[in-house]
Amino acid sequence: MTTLQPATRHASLRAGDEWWKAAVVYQVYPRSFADSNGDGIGDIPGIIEHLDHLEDLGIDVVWLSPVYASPHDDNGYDISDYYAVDPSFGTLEDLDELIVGLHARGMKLVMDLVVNHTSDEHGWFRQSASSRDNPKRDWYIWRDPRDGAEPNNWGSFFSGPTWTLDETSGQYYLHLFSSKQPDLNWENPDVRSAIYQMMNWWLDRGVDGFRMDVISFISKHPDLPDGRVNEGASYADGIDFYGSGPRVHDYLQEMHREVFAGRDAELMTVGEMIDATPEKARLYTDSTRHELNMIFHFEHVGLDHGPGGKFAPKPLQLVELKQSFARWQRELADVGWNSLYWNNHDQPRVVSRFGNDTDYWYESATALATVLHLMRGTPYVYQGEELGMTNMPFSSIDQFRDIESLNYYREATVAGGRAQAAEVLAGIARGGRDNARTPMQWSSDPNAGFTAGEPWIPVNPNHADINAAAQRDGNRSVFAWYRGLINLRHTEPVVIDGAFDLLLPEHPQLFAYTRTNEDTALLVVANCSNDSAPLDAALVTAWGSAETILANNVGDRRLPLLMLPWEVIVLKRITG
Ligand code: TEU
Ligand code: CA
Repeated sequence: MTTLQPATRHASLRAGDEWWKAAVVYQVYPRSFADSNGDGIGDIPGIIEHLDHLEDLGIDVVWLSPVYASPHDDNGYDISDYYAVDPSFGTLEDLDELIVGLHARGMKLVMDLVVNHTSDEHGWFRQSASSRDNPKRDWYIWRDPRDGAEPNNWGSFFSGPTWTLDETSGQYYLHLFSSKQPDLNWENPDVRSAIYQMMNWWLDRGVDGFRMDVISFISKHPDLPDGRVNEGASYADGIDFYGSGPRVHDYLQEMHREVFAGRDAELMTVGEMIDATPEKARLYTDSTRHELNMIFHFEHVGLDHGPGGKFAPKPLQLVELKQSFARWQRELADVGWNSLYWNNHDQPRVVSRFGNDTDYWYESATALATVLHLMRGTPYVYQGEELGMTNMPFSSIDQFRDIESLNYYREATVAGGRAQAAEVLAGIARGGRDNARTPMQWSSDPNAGFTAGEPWIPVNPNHADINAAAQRDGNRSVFAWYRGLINLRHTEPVVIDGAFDLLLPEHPQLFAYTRTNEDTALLVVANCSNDSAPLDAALVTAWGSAETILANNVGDRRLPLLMLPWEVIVLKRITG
């Protein structure tokens, strides 16, 4: 069934602009969104019960993290049947009902496409692993041992090597992630056509596009050469040999021809690309190349990673952050398109990570939202971000569920004693993905209204204060602030097409920029610090008489000479 929905064409869109340039995407991590049947696990009927929340927020697209059949080794990013909905999330009919419900509200559904790898419980891998001469052997990446060990020195994102020995055949298979997530061999045209067939099947069911998981990894260097082993590491970072490899653009352009080109529905694609640079992103998102509409890069969410990586973070430098954003705004100004995000299911919560979730919770949540949402690109709101949900106060390794964190803890504490274990735990608590995966906080009821049963992961105790019900009215409501920002994107053309110019690039507290087109100029200035910040007098003079205060999170102030901690102001001037 294809219910072709005309994309909601917002007033901010210019004629000829693609609809997703004025869209805002909301990511649902189904396991933690809403549980309808009391088994403690979020599900599709639970999402359907909360469509009003999404519609009230004003979002245009839901990006749904995987709901396919899976053994959940990596919470669904290990798919065992692309054509089935995992029973823990519901049925195909539930998914059809979600599509209808979203479309009826003028919203679209983008599914998570995980095709760099499958689960080791997928029928394809079971056949491939059954014998060396099985017709599907070459659907995955098998290699003979090298000197009796792994074929190369790459390390997995989830600790250990990226190779696991299959005793039956005496060969190793490649898995960039867990040993239960074997990488598909995209060199094999049969693999590619099976994937395109599956994608077409979902689009024919009314899905409106895909978020493509680690899609830049699908073309590996044919020799799978050793990488450089960093000081103190057991394995090499092989990303130079599997990130944006030799045929990745061929594959994406072939995918476009085989799946998207012939369709008149208005679809959206976004690729997750850990290795992306602005130069690469221009190639992937240049509309004349027919690859992807946009990509997620990881530059800004790596700025607080210390030398030991994400679990040994260092303080963020605001100057580095805003100059990173400015570079991406500049590099994709004339070609391609940016995605804009702080959060997703892999990142700790931004109000705790880059803001101040204690003294300035509301101010920093709204300031960070504003500086992100008024840049040029498509913003992504991760479930709970619109409520100012914070990191979880983890206190024991038993509270964690994420394979990445659990494997890291086991590997990092094998040598040291209790003190070291406490330090490792603190690093995981700050940077771990489970911070994003605690249940959505709907109300102050038990389990935050997420489930009537035992939640699969602990609920954040601050749900008593931070929850959707408490933010229904406008007073210090992060939800209301996000709704206002989304409305600005839908109504102000300058937010879509205005040129971005960073101001005060070296200022250690202020994140300030303008957006200008032929008839409007916006000024966004945020004090991203816990201290007051004097405003540049020239800026106050230049903008003091701006027509409209579009937003101020501490009161109806124009440009004061002294910005309060985490104060953000948006001014608008008609210039044409
Ligand atoms: O993420 C890719 C990825 O590398 C992230 O897991 C993240 O960068 C990681 O924490 C390393 O620091 C995608 C999915 O978003 C993630 O949830 C999956 O675990 C992963 O791919 C494998 O499918
Ligand atoms: Ca459930």
